[in-house]
Amino acid sequence: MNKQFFAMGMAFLAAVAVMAAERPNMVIIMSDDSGYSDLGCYGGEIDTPNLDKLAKKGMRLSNFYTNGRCSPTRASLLSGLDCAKVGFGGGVVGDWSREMPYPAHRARMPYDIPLLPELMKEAGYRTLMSGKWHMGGSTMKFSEGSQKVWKQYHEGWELTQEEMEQDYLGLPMQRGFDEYFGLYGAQNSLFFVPGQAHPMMEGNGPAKLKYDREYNMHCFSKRKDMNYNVNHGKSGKAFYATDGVTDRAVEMIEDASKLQEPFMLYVAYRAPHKPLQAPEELVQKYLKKYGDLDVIGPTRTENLKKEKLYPEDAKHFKAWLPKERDELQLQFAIHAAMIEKIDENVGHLIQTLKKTGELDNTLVLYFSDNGAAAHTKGIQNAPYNGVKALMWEGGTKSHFIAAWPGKIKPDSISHEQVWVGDLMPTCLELAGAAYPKTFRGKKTDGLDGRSMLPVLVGKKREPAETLFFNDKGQQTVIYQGRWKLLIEPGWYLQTLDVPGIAYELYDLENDPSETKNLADAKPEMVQRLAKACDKWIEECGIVDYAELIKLRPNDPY
Ligand SMILES: [Ca+2]
Repeated sequence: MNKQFFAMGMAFLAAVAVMAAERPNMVIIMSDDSGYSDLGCYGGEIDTPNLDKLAKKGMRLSNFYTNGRCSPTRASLLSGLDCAKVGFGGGVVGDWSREMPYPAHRARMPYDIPLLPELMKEAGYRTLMSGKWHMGGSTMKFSEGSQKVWKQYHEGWELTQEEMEQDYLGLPMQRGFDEYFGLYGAQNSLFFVPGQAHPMMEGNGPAKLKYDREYNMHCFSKRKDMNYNVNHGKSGKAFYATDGVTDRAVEMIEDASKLQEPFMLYVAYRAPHKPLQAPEELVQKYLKKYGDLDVIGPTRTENLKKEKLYPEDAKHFKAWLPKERDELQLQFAIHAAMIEKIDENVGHLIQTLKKTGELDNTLVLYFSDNGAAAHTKGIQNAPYNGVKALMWEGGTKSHFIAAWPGKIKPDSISHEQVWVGDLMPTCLELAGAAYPKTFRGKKTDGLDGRSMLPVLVGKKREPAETLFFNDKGQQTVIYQGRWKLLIEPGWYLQTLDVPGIAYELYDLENDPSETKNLADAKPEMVQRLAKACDKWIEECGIVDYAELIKLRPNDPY
């Protein structure tokens, strides 16, 4: 080898080594259906000392947006794209797979669109996940029983080998994760006792659970068709998913810390999503705390103002509470207990990072996949209106904490608008990885998300030109600067012709809680934004719910 080339080669290798040493680990922690103001550091009365500490060491965002529902948020998090472009346009409409003919609603990540773990793995990262996947996919090809069940639910539809193969390719291990532990689906108990059937998976097969802790189990569900309450009132050795998912994530960190390469860990808790389940002691603690439900929303709002996360002079939304409070008080208490358990486990994760010497070189992100759900009446989303699956701010906004020692300014706040799809380009930038022009033989279209690195280091970022969401092919929302237009917001299921279209236009700068609809006062702006929405809907191939349900007219839910 020529000497000069050798020297260049060595310099290149040295540069790569330095880069590899400097590239941070990334730990993305996401809860499920936690409200905007649930955390102590976001004005909440729930005890979250570990998350509050994380916030003190890092940055809080006041304007972080999800896609308002479990799967659509996860789709954008892992693809950096509008969720409809990867098959998650709108939430669950009855059975996922019945929208199979429509790619925007297929509810399974296309195999020829790159996902975050795939690109991070290619960039030399160890890729780890513990928790709820909820991105479609199945191991149906290995199970005649599952195929039989599928056929029962899809009478007259053909189940092809190709379909089952694609389903298998839709699972986390086939989409770039080196290790996976958790739940493929969404709805399930959190408590499991020895001998009881459970859905937890390790890689592509059933997981062997550790029932190594004692619990007094409190389970609350009104669903008569499920066995969610089977462990209610029981005491003894059990598996509790929030603890179990963390235990496995702790092992993953410990193993990864022994390796040369950096790691990306994605922890997705399935709490405080329904069914509500938590240790009895914590439920009792919050039942005592929630003697007066009327003070929760206003107190959280006042606290947010003190924390400078909400403007002092802005109006806020006041959620409606029913007269009958007993059941609501219990639901609030379990919700809070589930969040305190998450906080305790975030503490374990941080301790593990510290113990393994990784903390100083790790970016930790914490947020919820959407706002608190309808059973909370939206109190937990104070001061915002709306709940999960609705496109008002309470449904789509989440608290967001980012910590990275020496890089992110301690105890800082940013009011920049950041969207969940911005996380993938951020991770790629930190990993020194580019988004590919082609993937598995198909040309890619480029990312919709934009790196939030400038925001994290305290710089201004150009606002996104527009930001769209759509749910079930009907409720649509567009953000443009300070303006937000909602089209058909609310619990509409338009199965029939509905006269007229409902518009709501808000100036979020002056009215962050959407208290004054300006649609009638600004018809030209409404038309302009609505036209942009139509164009986007067409580009994404979003299909109206009224069309979707024609696929199975006997099951209109
Ligand atoms: Ca959720």
